[in-house]
Amino acid sequence: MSAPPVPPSRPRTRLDESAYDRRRLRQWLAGEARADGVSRRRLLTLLAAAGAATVLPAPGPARAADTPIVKPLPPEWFIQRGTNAETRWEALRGTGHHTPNELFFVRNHTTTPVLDAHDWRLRLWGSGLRGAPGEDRPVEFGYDDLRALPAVTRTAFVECAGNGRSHYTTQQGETVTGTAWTLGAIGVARWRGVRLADVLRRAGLSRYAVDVQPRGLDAEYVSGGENLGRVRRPLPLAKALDDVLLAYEMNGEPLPHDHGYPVRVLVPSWVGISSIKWVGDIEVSAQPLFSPWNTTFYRLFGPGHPEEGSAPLTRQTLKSAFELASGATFTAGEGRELHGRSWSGAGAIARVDVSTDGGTSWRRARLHDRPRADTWTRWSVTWKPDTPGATHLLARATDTAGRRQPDVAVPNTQGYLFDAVVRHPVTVT
Ligand SMILES: Nc1nc2c(c(=O)[nH]1)N[C@H]1C(S)=C(S)[C@@H](COP(=O)(O)O)O[C@H]1N2
Ligand SMILES: [Mo]
Repeated sequence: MSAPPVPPSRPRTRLDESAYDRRRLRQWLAGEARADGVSRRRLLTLLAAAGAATVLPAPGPARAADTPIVKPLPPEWFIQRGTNAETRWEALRGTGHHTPNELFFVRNHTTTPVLDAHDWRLRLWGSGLRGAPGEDRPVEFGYDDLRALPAVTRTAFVECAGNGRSHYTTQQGETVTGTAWTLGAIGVARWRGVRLADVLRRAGLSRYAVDVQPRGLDAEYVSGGENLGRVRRPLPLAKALDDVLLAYEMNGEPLPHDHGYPVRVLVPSWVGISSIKWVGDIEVSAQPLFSPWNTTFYRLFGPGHPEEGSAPLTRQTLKSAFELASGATFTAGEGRELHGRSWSGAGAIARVDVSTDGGTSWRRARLHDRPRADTWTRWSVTWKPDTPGATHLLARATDTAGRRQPDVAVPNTQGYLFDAVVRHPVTVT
């Protein structure tokens, strides 16, 4: 492969990104962009009916019998939810900043494919690569080719857009579709791999490229009787060139099968669906791209949102969780340290306040990590309960972007981006 010239610089600010998404939606509605896997009529139907939750696709059926996940899922670490496994927060107590691979939550649309790195190829193709006009000019990389490129390591969370979804129902009485996660659809790992930007440049990125779309090698996803094809989601080029990795290591080990072996995309701070596992090809396009994962799914629909749905979701929201089981018990008169973690997709954590009396009074928590973007900050407070009975523990984070967890999250039909303070039930005996 010959060394490609440096591509033209692209807009990188967040304002540019949201303007870009709006422009892209307009282009698509005007029929100028290609929609891969969604008919334009179907999206228009969905947009028109976006207020009614019943017409939105139901989540895929849970697979019976044989588990779609390879690693062991001991019940003291995981809650199994269909094809997915949620990490129990009490299992994170004492695990350190990074989530051990064995404890990391799994979100699978279908089944973990067991792939062989020696046979694996990454194919880059599409109108956004240089080449003669109209010529499809695919470029391939093998596992060893990627490992031979400059490696980078970064700590980042992967968090499902639906993390905390069940609290729309339990705290706010809203009906939402999708996996009923509590707060355990997040993990933080130290990822090692190559910059997607380096691979795109080596593949011959053209100055006209606007979107890239990684696609997984797992099975095609069927939802509501419709085959939506392989899991894939477009990424604006500005983000793809910024901080996205093609990761082959997780916490110093080769990626486990369930987390994308041999190579996954890692998109820091964005919703988990962006971080495509088992990546097999990347379309590089000179036109905006669409897939069901940025049209039907991973937008906000419902009252309080634009009629055509929000722009495709990008950054994660702000959350906090206690490293405690729901319904944990405490003894009156005994002092205990309460531990938890807070994180944001918009920046580092600035402060965390905790209430041990259901939200009446608040105390500032002590932070145990130097707060950083793209990962969580651990914290603690001491608590000596004096009255037996049931109560709620609450934690409210503020981030460096000035966001603060509200009491109530603005609902959406698919229950994404829950950010309200969660009321954690405990009992004092
Ligand atoms: N190929 C592929 N990539 C995927 C998915 C999938 O089902 N198939 N699930 C996505 C979703 S919705 C999330 S939240 C994250 C979860 O990553 P994890 O299973 O490593 O925790 O992977 C994303 N990447
Ligand atoms: Mo997700």
